[in-house]
Amino acid sequence: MTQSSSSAKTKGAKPNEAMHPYAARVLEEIRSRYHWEREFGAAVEEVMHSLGPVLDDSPVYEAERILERLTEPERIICFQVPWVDDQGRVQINRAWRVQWSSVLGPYKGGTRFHSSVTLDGIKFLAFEQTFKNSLTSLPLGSGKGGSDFHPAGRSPREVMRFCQAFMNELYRHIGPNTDVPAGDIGVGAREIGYMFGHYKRISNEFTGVFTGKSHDWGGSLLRPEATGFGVAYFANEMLRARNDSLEGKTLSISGFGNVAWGMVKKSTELGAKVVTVSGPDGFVHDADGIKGEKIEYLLSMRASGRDRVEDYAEKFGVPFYAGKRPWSVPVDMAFPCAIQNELGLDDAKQLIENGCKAVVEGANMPTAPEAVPVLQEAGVLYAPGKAANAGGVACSCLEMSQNSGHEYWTSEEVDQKLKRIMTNIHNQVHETAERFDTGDNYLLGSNIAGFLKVARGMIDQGV
Ligand code: NDP
Ligand code: 2IT
Repeated sequence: MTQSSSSAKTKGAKPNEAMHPYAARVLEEIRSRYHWEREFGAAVEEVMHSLGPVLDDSPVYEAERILERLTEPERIICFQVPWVDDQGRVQINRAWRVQWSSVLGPYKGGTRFHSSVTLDGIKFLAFEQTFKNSLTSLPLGSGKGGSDFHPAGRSPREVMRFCQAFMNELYRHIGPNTDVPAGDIGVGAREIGYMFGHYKRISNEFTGVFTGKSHDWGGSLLRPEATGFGVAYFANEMLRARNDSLEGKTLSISGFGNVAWGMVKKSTELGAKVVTVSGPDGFVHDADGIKGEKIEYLLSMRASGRDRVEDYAEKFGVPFYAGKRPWSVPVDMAFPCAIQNELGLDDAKQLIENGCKAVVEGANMPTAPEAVPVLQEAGVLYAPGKAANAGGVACSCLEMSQNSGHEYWTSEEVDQKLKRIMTNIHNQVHETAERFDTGDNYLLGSNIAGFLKVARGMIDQGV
């Protein structure tokens, strides 16, 4: 596609400028049809804001009703999960698998177990996954699943019984060439093990139906680290494009889970200093930097299932701020790595005031929609999760390749491929942003680059 005069007209548009009329109409339909789904609505709105230049360029997308088709999932599976707790009581949870798009490959995306999970949240995550998976340039469709089951405080046997009950329904909807779930909040190697084991028992088939498996029985080396490593690689590429690097930078991060741990580990290796972690109870400020044994302590804190980071402050004798978020600490760059909407408008203003130069998302949509344009207009580089945290799903695809080829790769091989994929995603996003706007608009670059592959595929594959 060549850049037409109309796209040149939209070039440099402010993030909150008027939306293309076709995108605005589709957004309006979504908002009214699903008016109670606030997270899904916000995710669609953010993408619709970015697509003006390509819709100007190519009326075919409107003629083929691509936006209407892209904003509805291909299928939603909704089911109850009855199970028995340690006291012999019957418990019931609600669960979903949203199979959003199979245009680029089998449905692919994580599984979240958290009390806050609703269909709205899973739809927003599956929609976002569509653009993320497209950006990896790997053969991955998109999906997301989860349940309002909260693993914290549950015994290992209860977690196992829940995972098995969850699979009793889900197994019939997934498969290595159909839909390949993975982990997300509340779902790590232990839960994947229980789910995979039960799938195998029911289906009588040992197959690469999940990613994030233990390396002993089919998992890829480096998958646990991949999301956080990928975030660090992406941030380093952003800085490299501006003749800078992570070396010597001070960073704040939120969360203390899988993504936060990998991010701390790699960015420290690359010469940065991470000074915060956070949990639902508050945040820790470790001015000396989280390094060495402190990084591995994050893992045991997470595994304890205690839902708190105050333990870190007590163990290492550093300040803990109860009920607060880490965004008040002056840093060069901020990395939200916990959950959606955890960095609000006031946090963004505080970061700007403190001279923060970039916000790079490890979590999915952790920056509230109203905070994003404020950051961008203040000249803070903003990298959306769909680009910056794509290393997790990209490594999942490397796991699928190893499974289907019946082989294992070394961590060096996986790391090299991961680095290459993250560099490619960065360059694709940066170049697309430069073509349609200023090179700093990574949100626009991610949405357009992610959209184009899926939209072209939809046209190629017919109605
Ligand atoms: P984990 O369950 O390992 O960690 C999640 C972290 O967020 C925990 O520290 C958790 O604490 C904390 N948290 C949960 N709810 C809240 C809350 N309301 N306020 C503050 N902190 C909270 O999950 P991941 O690290 O895997 O996921 C983190 C983010 O990264 C999510 O947005 C996820 O979608 C995204 N992501 C994950 C990928 C992966 O491969 N795992 C890939 C790409 C993105 P606690 O459990 O104690 O509540
Ligand atoms: O949000 C995400 O990209 C994930 N939770 C990882 C998905 C995957 O299939 O590895």
